[in-house]
Amino acid sequence: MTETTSEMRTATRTCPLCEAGCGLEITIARDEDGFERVQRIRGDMDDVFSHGFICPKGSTLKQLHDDPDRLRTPMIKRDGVHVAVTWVEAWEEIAARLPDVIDGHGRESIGVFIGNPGAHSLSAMTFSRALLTGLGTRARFSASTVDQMPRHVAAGHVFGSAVAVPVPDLDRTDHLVILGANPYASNGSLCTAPDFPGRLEAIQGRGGKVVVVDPRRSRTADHADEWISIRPGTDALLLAAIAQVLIGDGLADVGDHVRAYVGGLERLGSAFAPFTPEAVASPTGVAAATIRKMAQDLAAAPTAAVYGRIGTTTTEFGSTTSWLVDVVNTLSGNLDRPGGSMFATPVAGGATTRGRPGSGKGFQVGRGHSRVSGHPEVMGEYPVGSLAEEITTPGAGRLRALVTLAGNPVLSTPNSNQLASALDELEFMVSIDLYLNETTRHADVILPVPSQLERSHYDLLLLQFAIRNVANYSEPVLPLADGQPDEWEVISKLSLIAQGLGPDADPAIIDDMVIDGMIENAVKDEFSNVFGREPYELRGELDAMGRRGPERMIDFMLRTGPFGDGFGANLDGTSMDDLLDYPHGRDFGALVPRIPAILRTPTGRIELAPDVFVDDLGRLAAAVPALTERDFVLVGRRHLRSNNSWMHNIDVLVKGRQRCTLQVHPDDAHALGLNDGGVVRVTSRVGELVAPIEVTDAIRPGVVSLPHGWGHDLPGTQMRVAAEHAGVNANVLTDDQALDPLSGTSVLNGIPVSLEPA
Ligand SMILES: Nc1nc2c(c(=O)[nH]1)N[C@H]1C(S)=C(S)[C@@H](COP(=O)(O)OP(=O)(O)OC[C@H]3O[C@@H](n4cnc5c(=O)[nH]c(N)nc54)[C@H](O)[C@@H]3O)O[C@H]1N2
Ligand SMILES: Nc1nc2c(c(=O)[nH]1)N[C@H]1C(S)=C(S)[C@@H](COP(=O)(O)OP(=O)(O)OC[C@H]3O[C@@H](n4cnc5c(=O)[nH]c(N)nc54)[C@H](O)[C@@H]3O)O[C@H]1N2
Ligand code: SF4
Ligand SMILES: [Mo]
Repeated sequence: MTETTSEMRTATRTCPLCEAGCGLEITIARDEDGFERVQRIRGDMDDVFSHGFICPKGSTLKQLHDDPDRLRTPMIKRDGVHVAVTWVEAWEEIAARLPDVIDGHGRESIGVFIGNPGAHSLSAMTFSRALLTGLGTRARFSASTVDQMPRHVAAGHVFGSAVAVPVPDLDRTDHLVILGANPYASNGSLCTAPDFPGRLEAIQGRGGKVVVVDPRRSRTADHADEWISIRPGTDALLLAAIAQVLIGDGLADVGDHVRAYVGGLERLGSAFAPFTPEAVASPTGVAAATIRKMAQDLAAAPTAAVYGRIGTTTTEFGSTTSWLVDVVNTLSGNLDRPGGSMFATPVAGGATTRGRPGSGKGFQVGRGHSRVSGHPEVMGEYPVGSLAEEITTPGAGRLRALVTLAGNPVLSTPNSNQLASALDELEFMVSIDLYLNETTRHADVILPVPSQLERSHYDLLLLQFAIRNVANYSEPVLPLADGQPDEWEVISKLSLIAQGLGPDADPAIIDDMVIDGMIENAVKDEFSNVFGREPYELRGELDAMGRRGPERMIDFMLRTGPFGDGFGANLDGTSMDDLLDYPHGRDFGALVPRIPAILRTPTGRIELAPDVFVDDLGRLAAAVPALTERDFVLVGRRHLRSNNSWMHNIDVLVKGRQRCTLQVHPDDAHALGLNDGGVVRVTSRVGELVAPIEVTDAIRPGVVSLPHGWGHDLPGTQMRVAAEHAGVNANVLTDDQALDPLSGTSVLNGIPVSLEPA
């Protein structure tokens, strides 16, 4: 939405860099040559969700747009060197080579990796399915298996839908327990809440309490009322013991509001019986009395919520830990009530607002198995930790081509040296990306996408995990550069070429197919507000608005969503036209209880004790010796001025003190003869590196921490600023074989390592 004066205008836009989705106010000036340039970016004070909050990254959308290293033309690798080419040449190259791989080795020989910004790009969210369909392969990988997949697996088994993910009701809770998250740095994840820190301080301001469980005294822990230092990888034990106390001491009460829907309660008493606070105190490193107190506080607080994030999911017991978070929230009476752990009602595109409410097909995994290690399929994908072996292991179905979309797996996935050399064995690789970086340097063709300011935005995915029901659509701030297709057009064209339609195929074909498919499904859904309508009529009404691509889809999703106008069925309902009247977003209110309607389990119940997790408690108990006998374990961390692997080419963010350091406790440093500012050799089962040492008492003895996303000193890249602040790649140390078997998610926190002075 734009307001224009003579030579300056102001636009508002949602920041797409992280899950907080802050509203930005962007001032644009026209220079003498008629070019529009961004002058200033600041927080949008009128944004209905972020109220002016912004972090140091938000304003750097300008620097990102202006970055001379950001790719403006496609690149083709010729004789080992990337050269700029025209779009026509790029499409012809792909049309000449991709079909050869398909003809020679079949569609299963093409792998796909979709990275994190794919969840922040409206084009990728609305068109990546079409890419997967067009490629016709089941060899699908994504950042989910280095991130939140365990959370989906728990939601799937317990509530019947992988996206029925409860979030802590931050604005109304009296007591919040945070495990393995540092929202002061990350601004929150799987809990969309701009100004997460401010909301935590507000809990304290109204007399509530914030408890942080983390092996590091993070900034969040520092601000909390209590920091509980835990041994990495043992949160499942801690939560099981809390559940044991709640049940054993008669404190458990799920509450009348959900009682009729909770199934499996009777199994939990015996399942948790072995996990007493006394039994888990030594392995977790948390005193039994502290654990009892945690349980008592959760039971006694008027409202309470437990929230677990990356430090709990990227562990050997990630899925079971996520389940235990739900178990404790339920047993303490806090599931689905204000101030507790609640579900969003997404305004657009929510899977839990479609179809029959209250029951469904439920959640399934293992509808296929990976070729080499036999990992079960989860949500249509395989563990990214197994990507390298799928490329290097000979035999039928071996991956011979790879498409990456918005991902940098060479820095972000485990045993990355192994993956980097595997990529060189591919016959063909295409990357859709903004940069020539550690991953895309392996690509035969790189297809650039518009800058973040040149495209529209709607947080289709992340608003499904928001702490308020909000809708916010942003128009592009700047027009597309000459000749640059929108990201959805790039994705669609690649899909069409993979289907054999050649380099001139029109992306509009996919666009029309996708919208027609959406309409078709909606009119057949007896619970939809357009049930029984004529598809061509709806299509006609949509097209009359003159929108295409993601805009037309969002319009449809808004109109058929829970607050939608239903194409006339609900005159007050929302639509794209309606949202355009709300440049600062439209607030649909605080979260409301959604049980039973949100449930999609076959029984129509909350499956609080599914076999998968109850059985996994046996594996957990058996792992205790291995979890405790380690010398040193490596965990990660994030910094406010960094964003995974790809914002390191922005000078204002990386300048100053080196942030890629190995944090070591003073006692450990002393014992090993390590000095602050020196360097240390870190070795794991799969690799080694030399990192700068930061001695700090903000970390638990026996634990060391290195952030991920660094290591920008590889040849063949084009990120000049990042190369000057290269840092080291933590994922040289993480182990591709170490994963949570229930979700295929890699262990990135709690990797056994040894240290020696270097
Ligand atoms: N050791 C360790 N490893 C980790 C983690 C950890 O905590 N510890 N965290 C993991 C987590 S949670 C995640 S999500 C992953 C992230 O890892 P990835 O999913 O690989 O994502 P990024 O590192 O953010 O790299 C994003 C890539 O997308 C490009 N890009 C940016 N915006 C766009 C866009 O709009 N469109 C397109 N097409 N490309 C774009 C960037 O140039 C870059 O190449 O890392 C994981 N790796
Ligand atoms: N500034 C910034 N913001 C980001 C990102 C970024 O790279 N930079 N990345 C974005 C992405 S993709 C994601 S997924 C989110 C992640 O958001 P968060 O989940 O908040 O991630 P972190 O900030 O890494 O915090 C994880 C914490 O877990 C702790 N930890 C490690 N191991 C364990 C353990 O075994 N148990 C417990 N209890 N704690 C443990 C670490 O010490 C760390 O403090 O952040 C997003 N936001
Ligand atoms: S916290 Fe920062 S990076 Fe995240 S959305 Fe807000 S301004 Fe953007
Ligand atoms: Mo992530």
